[in-house]
Amino acid sequence: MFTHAIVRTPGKSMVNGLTTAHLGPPDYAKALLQHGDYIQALEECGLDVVVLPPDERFPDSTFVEDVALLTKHCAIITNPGAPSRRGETAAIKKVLLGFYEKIEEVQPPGTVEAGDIMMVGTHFFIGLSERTNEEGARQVIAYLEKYGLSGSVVSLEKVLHLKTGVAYLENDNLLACGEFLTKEAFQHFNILEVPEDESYAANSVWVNGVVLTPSGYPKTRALIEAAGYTVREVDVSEFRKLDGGLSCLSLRF
Ligand code: CIR
Repeated sequence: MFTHAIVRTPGKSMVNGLTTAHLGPPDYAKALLQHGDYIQALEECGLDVVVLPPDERFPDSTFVEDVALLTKHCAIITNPGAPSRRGETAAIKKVLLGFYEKIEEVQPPGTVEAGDIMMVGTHFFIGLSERTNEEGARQVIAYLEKYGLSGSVVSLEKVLHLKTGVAYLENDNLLACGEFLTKEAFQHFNILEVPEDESYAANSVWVNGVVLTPSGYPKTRALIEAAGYTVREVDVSEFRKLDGGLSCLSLRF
C-alpha cells in the first residue's frame, strides 16, 4: 500500500516539452485542470499528495516519476537520459530528503529514467531504452541489492519507457501491450492484453486497490474491471501530447 505521492504542477513551459507524439502542443489551462483531477484521484486512493510548484526551467518537470525510484528502503535519484531533463533531479532530491534517510544517485555515464522501472514486490524490472542505458541499470541493480531488493533488465524496441507499454497491477496481473506481450520475462504473469488501438492505456497505475486509467479507453477499462479492480479514469490528454502517461505524473510511496 502507498501512503504518499509527489507531483509537480506543470509550468507554462510545458509547451516546449520533449515529444514524438505529433498531437500538437498541449493546452496549458486544460493541463492544469487535468493535473488537478489527477491529484484528486490520488487523494481518493488515500494518498497524502505533496504538490510541488511549477518549475519553468524544465518543460518536462511535471513528469516526476522519471527522476527518482522510490522503494521501501531507499530512494534512488536517476540521471535522465534526456539532457534537457538532467537538471530536474536536484529539486526532487531536496524534497526526498524530507522522507528518506537513504538516498542513492545514479552517476554518469549511467543514465536512467524511472519510467523505465517497474516494481513487482521486491523485484524491479528495468527497461533498456534510449533514456536508460546498461551502465545506469547496473548501478540501480547494485543499489537495490544493497538494500535486499533485486533488479533485472528488459530490452525495449519500440516505446519510450518500459511503463509506456506495461503496468503491474499487483496480484500477479500485468497489463501489457505490443512488444511486451511476448517478452520471456513476463510470461509467468497473468497478462491482461491491451488492444493495440488502445495502447496508450497500458500506462495505467495501481494505487491501493484502485486502477487509475486514462479516460477514453473503454476496452481496457472493461478488461481491468473484469479482473476485479475498481477503475478511476483520469483525463490526461494534454500530457499525452508530450508522450507522458498517468504513471509519469507522480512518485508513489
Ligand atoms: C519526455 O520525453 O521525457 C517527456 N516529454 C515525457 C516523459 C514521460 N515519462 C514517462 O513515460 N515515464
